[in-house]
Amino acid sequence: MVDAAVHEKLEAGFQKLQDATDCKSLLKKFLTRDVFDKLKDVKTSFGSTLLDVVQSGVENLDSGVGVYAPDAESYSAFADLFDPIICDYHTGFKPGDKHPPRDFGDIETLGNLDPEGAFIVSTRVRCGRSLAGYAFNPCLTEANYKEMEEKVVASLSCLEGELKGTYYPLTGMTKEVQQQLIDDHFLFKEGDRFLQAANACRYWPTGRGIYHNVDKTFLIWCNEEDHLRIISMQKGGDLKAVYARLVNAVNDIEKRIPFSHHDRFGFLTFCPTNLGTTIRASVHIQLPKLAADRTKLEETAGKYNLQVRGTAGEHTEAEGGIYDISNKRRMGLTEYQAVKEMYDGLQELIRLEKEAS
Ligand code: ADP
Ligand code: CIR
Repeated sequence: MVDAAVHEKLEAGFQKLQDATDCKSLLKKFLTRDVFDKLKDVKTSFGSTLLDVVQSGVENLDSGVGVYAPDAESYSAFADLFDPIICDYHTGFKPGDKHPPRDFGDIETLGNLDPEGAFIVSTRVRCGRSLAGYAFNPCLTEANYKEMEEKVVASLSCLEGELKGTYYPLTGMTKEVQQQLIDDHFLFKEGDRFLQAANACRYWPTGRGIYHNVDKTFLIWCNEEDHLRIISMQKGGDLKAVYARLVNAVNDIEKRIPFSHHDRFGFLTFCPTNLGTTIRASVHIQLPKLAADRTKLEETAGKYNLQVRGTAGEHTEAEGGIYDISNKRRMGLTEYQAVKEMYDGLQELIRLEKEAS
């Protein structure tokens, strides 16, 4: 049974979304009265309700998406809401469609997007992974966080070669070191209001931390939005080198840690935008001509299924004309196709920028 207090909050939230005429979130778009009535009494075996799914988007009316899955079961239990959101975000992944098996493809077919170093500041490819047997953030206990961190640290201590590194827990890290890592684009930010409203930051900073090699070209985030974010990055536009490092790392880590994978959704993540391959391949790039008008840049990027973010990540502004441009879709295509989509689209954007000069 969903209790009366939750019902009341749900009704108020639904009304708030109705009243917010300038709210453009996918939550508002797809939470119709019919869907709401169908889902308002649903509860997963973890005790998660529709309120856990929608509360971030209700509190943050400027959300692009507005929903999170408190546990893996929620994707099925609240499918009437998640399915259309997933279909819209991942452009056409319909109910009944199945995410393809993992395929990193032929890395040799990729290259350097900007050999002359004229446009691209840095390149990054990340993926997310959830530890099998654990729910997502809102359902985790403090003991879960500690146990997960211990397991992750023990597994990562076996990595070798350029993946060899050190784990730095957030607990005990000085504010200066933390801020420097954030400013240098290596570490997740603190106090993300979208995650906070989703109940994803409880017991912070317990169980949270970052692993990285000496050069900070290979990094792993522990227990931020997802259990793990595996990241490869370096200065310049050599996407092939960055992706090759990520693939090598993921192949290695998967032998050591069992991850949650779903027959239909692929790799499972807290946010539906990250399901499937979970891959976001991005560049930090300066395109002064195309970016003279951000809306137009977004329109042009959109034609190639690319997404534009600010320099410090999602929901931030561009600093010094530097934009973060990445593949938008992560589901319904293979890892290779997601990266290739970004590679091809960026080549086009650079061509258009040169043409406009
Ligand atoms: P995520 O990539 O996990 O979806 P964000 O959009 O919040 O999350 O970005 C996380 C961090 O990664 C931010 O500090 C952002 O500036 C940094 N980042 C993303 N792409 C690049 C890139 N190509 N080069 C350098 N830093 C990047
Ligand atoms: C939003 O709806 O805007 C936020 N909840 C973020 C959505 C997607 N971003 C992400 O997963 N990093």
